[in-house]
Amino acid sequence: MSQKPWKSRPDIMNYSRFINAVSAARRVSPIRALTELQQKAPPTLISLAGGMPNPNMFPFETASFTTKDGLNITFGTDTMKRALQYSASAGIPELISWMKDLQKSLHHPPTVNYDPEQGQMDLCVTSGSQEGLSKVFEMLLSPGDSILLDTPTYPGTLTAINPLGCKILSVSSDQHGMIPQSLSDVLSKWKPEEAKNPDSDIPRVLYTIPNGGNPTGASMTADRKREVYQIARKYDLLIIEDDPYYFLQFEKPWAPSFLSLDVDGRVLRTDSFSKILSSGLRIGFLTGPKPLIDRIILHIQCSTMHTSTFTQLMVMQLLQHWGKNGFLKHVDSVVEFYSKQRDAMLSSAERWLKDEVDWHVPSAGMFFWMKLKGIPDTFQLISKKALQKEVLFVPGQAFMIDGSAPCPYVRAAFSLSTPEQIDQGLQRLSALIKEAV
Ligand code: 09M
Repeated sequence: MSQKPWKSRPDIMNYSRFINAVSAARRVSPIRALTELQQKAPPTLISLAGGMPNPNMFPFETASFTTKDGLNITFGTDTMKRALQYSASAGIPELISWMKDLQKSLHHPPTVNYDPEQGQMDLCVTSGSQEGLSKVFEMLLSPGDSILLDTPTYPGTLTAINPLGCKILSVSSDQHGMIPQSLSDVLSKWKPEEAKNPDSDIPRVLYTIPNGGNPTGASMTADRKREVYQIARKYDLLIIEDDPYYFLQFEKPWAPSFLSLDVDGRVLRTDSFSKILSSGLRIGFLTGPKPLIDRIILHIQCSTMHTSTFTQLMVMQLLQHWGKNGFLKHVDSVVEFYSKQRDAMLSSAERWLKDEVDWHVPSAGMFFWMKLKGIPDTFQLISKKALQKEVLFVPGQAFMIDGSAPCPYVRAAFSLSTPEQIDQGLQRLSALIKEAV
């Protein structure tokens, strides 16, 4: 619950309602503030203020990378010094600006021209979308609060939320993701007006993975997103749109995002370069209303300080070479690969698992969510027998709120194996199921 008294501001988001006491208490670190001042100062400034190390003492001199499309990216001595040095907590300015332009051109967020304090779109760089997500949960949730999410869901979300001591309210989903009627049903316990009462236990936060859901592979239709957004308006919910598979949508046009529908400034969106540029470089982005992004940046200041300057510059130079069109062309080639992988898994599933397994064909992402018929719980089967048969899946219970309840599903990823390995793997699963039932 927010520490600040509720102020009625009709039609304008009251962000203090969403920020918990810990986040509200965050202040700018005086050292970081000086550092950022220094970065904007003219070169004639003599600063004896900054506690930054002297980059001349760093052992690395230059670096050079070649890309698969034949580009040469070089860090000369000056860039290398910058790459090895501390940088701004929000991210390096040119990457922030490039990504803001990309978000504008892909999502046309209605909030772009809002007053900064009234929810103007802002963006910061995070070390993967996971950092953004965990910091968002830590900003919004307090013990006793409730969070709405559609299950099954990404275990990295559950493990970030669980220790915060809040209640997870499960919304039903199907092959098109979160079901708006189920969301309305869960919320029907409260009256929308209770959102104005700071003492009410009405939920304030909704989390969902809108495309290529992990583990379900489900993607929300535009109509469902509009319905969910309207419910969020009615109950004054913030929507956390965790969309690392946005760029892995197999069919165009890509679905409109929650960010693109966000007339109020109630969407916090996490994007990731993990599936399209590199997962190990740890580059993600958090986009949302400035008052909330500001809180997250304060948290970054006192935790990771910033995402690696080196990896940000490396990615930035690539994006500068490519431009937006080159970037989207690369995304197309990644999509082409994963959609062929999806087709390979589909045809092998049809070959080996037709009678034993139910699934929906994913239109985005990296996963099939398979229900093994006649097997009430896949945990034993996968953790013991599957290994003996030299095949591995994630047992469905890893994605459930109650991880101890039996679950007949497994998650099968088609990202990393060859079509031949996928075929063999599903053949082994078929044999496993036949032995078990
Ligand atoms: N499995 C993810 N998902 C995963 C996974 C992973 C090692 C990661 C959703 O790289 P980031 O921080 O941008 O991605 C985090 C993230 C956020 N949201 C829905 C995700 O699926 C990454 C890493 C080993 C296994 C992993 O299985 O599903």
